[in-house]
Amino acid sequence: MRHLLLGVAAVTALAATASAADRTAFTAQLDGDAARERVVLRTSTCDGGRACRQVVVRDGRRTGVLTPRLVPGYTYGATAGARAVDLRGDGTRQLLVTINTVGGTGSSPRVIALIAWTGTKARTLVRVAPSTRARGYSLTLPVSSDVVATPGGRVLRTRELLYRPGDITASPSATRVRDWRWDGRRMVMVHTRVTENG
Ligand SMILES: [Ca+2]
Repeated sequence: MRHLLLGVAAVTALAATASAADRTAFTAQLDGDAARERVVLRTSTCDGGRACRQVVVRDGRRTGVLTPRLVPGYTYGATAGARAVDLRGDGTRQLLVTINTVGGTGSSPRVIALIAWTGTKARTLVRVAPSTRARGYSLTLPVSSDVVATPGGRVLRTRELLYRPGDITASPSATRVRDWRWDGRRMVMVHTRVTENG
């Protein structure tokens, strides 16, 4: 009986100290050289034993860690994902990254980012994060993003919930949709519209 208990304790200790595990999610051409980069999801234990996940780029011997272990601005563990998108039209791909609260719900804090890998480092082209500083709103909360074809070209479209003071979590006052387009040097916001929720 004692051995069994010791065994359980040992397994628990191992789980608590498990090192990060890396898994290649996909490869993509992110920069100017011929070799494709590997986009890796790194899982580690955080936030009371939950599995947190970071997005990492491996480029030859170089490693770029694109997302943090905690949701930026919060103490919650983060679970991040990425997909390759083409918003520059130059043969390279950018990474559309979402950092979610691990174990969170639809109204939990989330950060949406468009990140370019330069070959040596990550460059954030667009970042949409929860904010309490938008004029007229107590909180803006990113919910989703997508790449959309428009008459003017492909854009990154981000959606946020807008809360006014007194709004309950399930009933934000409005929704904001913004379009971002590459202008040859950077992503610029080209369109924004706010819809009052009924
Ligand atoms: Ca490359």
